[in-house]
Amino acid sequence: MRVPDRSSTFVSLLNERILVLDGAMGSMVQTFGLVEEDFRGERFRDHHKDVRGDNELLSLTRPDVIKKIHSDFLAAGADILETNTFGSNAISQRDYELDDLPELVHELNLTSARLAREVADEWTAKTPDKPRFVAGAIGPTGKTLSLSPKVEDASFRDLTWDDLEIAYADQTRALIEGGVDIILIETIFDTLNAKAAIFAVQRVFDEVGKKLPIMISVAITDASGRTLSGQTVDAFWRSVEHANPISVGVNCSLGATEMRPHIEELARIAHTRVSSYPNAGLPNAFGEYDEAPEVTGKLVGEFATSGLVNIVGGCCGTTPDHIQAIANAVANVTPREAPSSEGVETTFYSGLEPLAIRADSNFQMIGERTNVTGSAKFRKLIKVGDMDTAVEVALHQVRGGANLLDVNMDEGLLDSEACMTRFLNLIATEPDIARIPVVIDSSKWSVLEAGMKCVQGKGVVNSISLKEGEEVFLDHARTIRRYGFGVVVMAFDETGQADSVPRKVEICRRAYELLTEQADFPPEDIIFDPNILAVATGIEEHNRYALDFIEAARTIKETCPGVHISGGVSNLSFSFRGNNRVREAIHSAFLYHAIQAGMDMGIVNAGQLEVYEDIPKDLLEKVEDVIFDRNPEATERLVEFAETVK
Ligand code: THG
Repeated sequence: MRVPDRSSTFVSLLNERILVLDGAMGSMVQTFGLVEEDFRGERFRDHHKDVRGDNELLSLTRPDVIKKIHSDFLAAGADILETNTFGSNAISQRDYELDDLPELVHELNLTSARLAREVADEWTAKTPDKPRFVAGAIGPTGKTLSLSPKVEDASFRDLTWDDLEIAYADQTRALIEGGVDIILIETIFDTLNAKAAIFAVQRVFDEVGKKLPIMISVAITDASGRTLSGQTVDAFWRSVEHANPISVGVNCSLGATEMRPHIEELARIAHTRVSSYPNAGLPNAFGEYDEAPEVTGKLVGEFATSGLVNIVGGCCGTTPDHIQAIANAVANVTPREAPSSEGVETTFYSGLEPLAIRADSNFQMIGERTNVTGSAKFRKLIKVGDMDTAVEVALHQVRGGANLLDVNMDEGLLDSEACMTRFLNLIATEPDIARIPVVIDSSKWSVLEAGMKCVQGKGVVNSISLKEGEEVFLDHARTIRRYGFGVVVMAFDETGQADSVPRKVEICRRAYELLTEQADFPPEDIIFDPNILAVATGIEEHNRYALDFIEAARTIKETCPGVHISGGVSNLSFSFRGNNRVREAIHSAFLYHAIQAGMDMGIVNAGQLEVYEDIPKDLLEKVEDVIFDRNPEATERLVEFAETVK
């Protein structure tokens, strides 16, 4: 895809120096003392609702004011102008009840982009050694996808992913048409909103065949150091990293001093540039920001001399004087160098908190009980709509040590898409559960996609396969990546399920090549599931199933560098249904060996795994005879023995 020249210049300049963003639009507008008539202009003179405060409208009604503000910030030394489009989206503009909203939103963005472009180009012509850039500003809207505005219903949302994604795509299209160099997704307080923006922006890039650098900036407005939607800064980064942004940073928030630890954290973990544009301190009793320019300049300057930042600027309350102080403070300071990602093969998932899976990490337990086919109790609760008790099943898995949570609503009589949405929305508001990443489990693509639209973290889709051929497989994989998820790939192809070691290995290898070479999927975000099938069923062909999984796991780990291996462990013991004592022994013994072969994740009944060393020796021997297919009588003997340990 084509990257416009100016955008490339911007990217290469970042290697040379710290670039400076402009300051606050809102507080600058206030200094003009505009009244309702200014906001309305001729065009909206008779509108039935007041529009004072709709700053974005000024691009149409008082373009002179917007251009003056842009020009003042460039005169102060800013390299990058932000378009006056923070709230120029259908969701935010709906509040003003303006007519022909889709057309108006397009016009607002197009006009604002052109205004900024015009001013930036004038200055570039004046100072060719200091080219000026335009970043198309995309704000969070006033609504949130991860939180419920109704105290009585935590699963309620007053906005859908689709509405927001469409609004963001419309905005992006017009910004690009207006000639912006950069897309800036900013003041993020709900990561799910930001993920919808990323999805929309990438969709529009595909549509127009053009790719601009994306800047991503989060707002930390709480002393706890979390986003409004509850994520830590590192969990936030893992949730948006798939956008491959040119920078990630923090803006707005509680001013530079309070922002520092978060900037430091991003500087430590992000393999991309870091940006910081704080408010002019904490708001005073009147909600105004009154930190002096020299103070802000000094604080932001220290971020630079400490090697933390690549892009700096100002947010609420910052004036051209602040920008000048900041620009002076960072001039001639070497920009931060991003830590190299070479040789780093850590997988990150996230809920409200991050989950790192390293080569030497412990086995990751994926809680299995929140599954309508895997738990009679959970199924009944979902069927009668007792969501509150269903949430307790999830909590129980987390308390039992689950590192991730598998959610499955595949049941013929349920509206699986609706159940998935409702349940995920509900657990998103339970901090004890939402802490860990979600695994969305379904054999239906529509259910998987409905699920991804509810999750602010980086979760896992379970699963896709080559069952319907390469095209569908790649299409789904690319979409999953765009939602910022990892993926479980089942060893299944056009001819069916792999039930031998060579078939398992061959299918996974083929999927690996397709994913890494044609879908740009990072190997560490791929989880292969070489099928755990039931053993000791009395059917001879099933005797090698456990052993085949273990052997396949070992080879797949070798031939597909970076991937993880998972499986549904409880499947293995289906023929001992009703005898949990024996089932647990089978699971533990199997895992003991499979983990040594490279299995590093598994769907299990968290809290119900026995310690291998604690399995009574007589039981263990019979179980391992079955797992390793050690003798033809293994099944019969274990069945017999099982009768005695019920
Ligand atoms: N691979 C992948 N995903 C999967 C599976 C897999 N998802 C579903 C399943 N298999 C893994 N989950 C379970 C969950 C529960 C059980 C088995 C697998 C189970 N449940 C008891 C039973 O059926 O006997 C239910 C008992 C009860 O009702 O309480 O065994 O392989 N990628």
